[in-house]
Amino acid sequence: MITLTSEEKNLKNFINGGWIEVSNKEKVYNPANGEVLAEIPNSDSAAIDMAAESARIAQKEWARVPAPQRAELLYKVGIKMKEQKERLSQLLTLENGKVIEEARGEVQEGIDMAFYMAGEGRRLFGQTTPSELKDKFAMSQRCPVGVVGIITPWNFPIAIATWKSFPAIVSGNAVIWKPSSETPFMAKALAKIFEEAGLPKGVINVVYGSGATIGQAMINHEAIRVISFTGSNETGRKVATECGRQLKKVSLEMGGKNAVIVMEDADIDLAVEGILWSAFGTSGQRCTACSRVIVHKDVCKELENRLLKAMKDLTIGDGLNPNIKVGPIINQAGLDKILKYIEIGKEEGANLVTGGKQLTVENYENGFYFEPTLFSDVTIDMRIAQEEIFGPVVSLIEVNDFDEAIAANNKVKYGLSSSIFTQDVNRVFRAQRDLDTGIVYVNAGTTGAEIHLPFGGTKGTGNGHRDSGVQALDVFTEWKAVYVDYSGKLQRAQIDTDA
Ligand code: UN1
Repeated sequence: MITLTSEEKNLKNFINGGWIEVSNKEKVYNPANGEVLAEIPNSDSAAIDMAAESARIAQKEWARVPAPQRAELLYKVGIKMKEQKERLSQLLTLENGKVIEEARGEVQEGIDMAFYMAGEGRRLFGQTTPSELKDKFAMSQRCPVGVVGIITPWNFPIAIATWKSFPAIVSGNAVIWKPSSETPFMAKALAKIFEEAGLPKGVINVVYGSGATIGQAMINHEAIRVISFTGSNETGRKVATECGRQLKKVSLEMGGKNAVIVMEDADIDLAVEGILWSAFGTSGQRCTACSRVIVHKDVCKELENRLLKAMKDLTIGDGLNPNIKVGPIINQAGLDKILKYIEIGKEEGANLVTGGKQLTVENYENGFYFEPTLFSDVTIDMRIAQEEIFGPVVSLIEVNDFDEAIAANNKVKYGLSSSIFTQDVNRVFRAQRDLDTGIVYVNAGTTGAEIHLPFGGTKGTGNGHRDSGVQALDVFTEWKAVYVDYSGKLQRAQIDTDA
């Protein structure tokens, strides 16, 4: 167990470079033992008005700072994150529950993003292209959008914040950030790092509060021109509808129903390792988590047996204990949702092979633990094979051949991540072509995205945008086409082309 300092516990909004007290507060709990960790602001919409006004003013100056200098600041942020990596990781486990090794991995993901986006400050490439007219120059360039709003979830409270805020900041925007109320420490830590690195006041603002009040106020505020959201499909749809009404650009990442496909020629031990890591790591609370295993009939029973055996070795408990492999679920609502799906699975006729129950861990009786769970005899149309459960629950779906496996993978409303275990190179290339997800893995599980590639997906997972990678810049920039005529005469496009 780690002890929070009084400074770490002191959670305030960060607006215009100042830490602002809010009188209305709510409690934040440690998912490992149910204890209160601190109190966080439950802000009202006036905080967004204040943040938006400071961001609007700050952004004008920030956009004029040369991008390589903006990038240097991000580089400093990366260095500071690196120096503070261990403390950040412990705080992350404390508020989120994920095991410490994974917390370190998540913080590293943020550090990687800082250095990667710092590099973008010397690129931010546009294009030059020939003009159709003589003595005329044509180019396109990226411009900041202005003030952008980011709404981030509790499951990757620092990594996802960096995927969104770093590209926004390097490309000259100011940011208003509503972190999840479950995970306020990462938001405070990152804001503080920005402050220490010397980011001008108002370029990043953190406002704690509910989606209904703060999220809605961000969407409604006319100064905020982009909303980048990661969360549930249900909330994402509402965000998109509201943003659409106000002609506001919106980028959504709304989860997945990700599958590992295991063909009859697969290395079964490797497949079991991949499934174990991507299904039960982070207690299944990743957008990319494997929640379906689509397996060829010839190896289905063997895979089930080996998976079951491997699941017995999963240790469950407080993520700060380095011997623990599966930490708690985020809160009671998360547990209730998982329990609801266990009942649904049973009613639908799936076979509950193991797990399915809330778990009490000795000395952590008030923590939110759930047994790693395996269902077999699942068919693709069952709700447990269609809907996002966000917990350590896996469904085994048997198929007859490769084509059926691909079809089963694609027959869900989500499209984030997928994976195939096979030794056949022809199948590898057909699979990467035909799996209709934004991320495809070969001979690895469904998690493990790296920050310099685009993160996001098709269908119900998103709306065509991507987090991280160079593609994230598209969310936070507008394209400007610039024509410079140096002929000294009027040249009419499409008309004077023979002159
Ligand atoms: C998420 O679950 O929302 O690929 C993010 C992964 C991590 C990021 C997950 N790098 O699983």
